[in-house]
Amino acid sequence: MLSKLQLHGEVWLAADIHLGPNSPKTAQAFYQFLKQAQKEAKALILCGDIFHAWVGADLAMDPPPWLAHAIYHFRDAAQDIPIFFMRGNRDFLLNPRMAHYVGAQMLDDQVILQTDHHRMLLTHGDELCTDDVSYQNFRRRVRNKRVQQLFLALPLSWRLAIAGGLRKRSKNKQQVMSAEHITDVNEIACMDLLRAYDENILLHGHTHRPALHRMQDDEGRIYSRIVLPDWEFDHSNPTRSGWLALHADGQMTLHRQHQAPLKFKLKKQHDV
Ligand SMILES: [Mn+2]
Repeated sequence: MLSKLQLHGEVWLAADIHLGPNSPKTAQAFYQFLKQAQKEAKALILCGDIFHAWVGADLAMDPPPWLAHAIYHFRDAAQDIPIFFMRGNRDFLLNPRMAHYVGAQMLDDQVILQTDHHRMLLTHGDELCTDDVSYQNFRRRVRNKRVQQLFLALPLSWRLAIAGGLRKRSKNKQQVMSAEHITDVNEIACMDLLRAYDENILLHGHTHRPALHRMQDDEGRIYSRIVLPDWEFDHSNPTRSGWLALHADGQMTLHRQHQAPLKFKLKKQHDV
């Protein structure tokens, strides 16, 4: 069974902000969005890769300036609306203690979101990129509890160096994090996941390919897949950002920068 997050009123969701020392403009844009969410939404869910890398909660105890800003803005927004964190492939070491420290709540890696008019399965999405076999092997290793304990026992400076090295290596291989360098999710894996929990709407980030997809399985059942955009204002032209708003009347709006908002309504669970 997946845990269920029950919320009322307008809910906003975003992902892949990749906050870190090298993206001050992205951070600035995101903090403006946080302010807007604070005023207009009843809750905010961040579906992973909130941070470009996360090496352990002790970094927050004596935070570098970029992280001090992030902590300040999260705490400020969390005074007005509940904020939920989900782990991504870059910040998979985020823990409930860190979330609590900034006023947020940590979610499981896969969660059922239930609002007044919406029900969907939320995940960061990297586990669904099953065509990337080497990444899935890497993921299994770093998601191993023992491996994580060993890593977290290292001095902070070592952990930062290791994370920097990993990033550089993936950068050499992938250049920047544009969508064409990230393996897309496998649609069969998406439908298998939805079927396993008897759901029909999936929401994920990770792939940097914001869209609304319709999927159909062998038995003719219809599923929907909503993909959140990433945030990038420092290393990309045009810039990228956006979020999904779940309105209290059952409609949804997918906001993508430089594009008209995509407003739609999906049929409720089991009435397809
Ligand atoms: Mn990701």
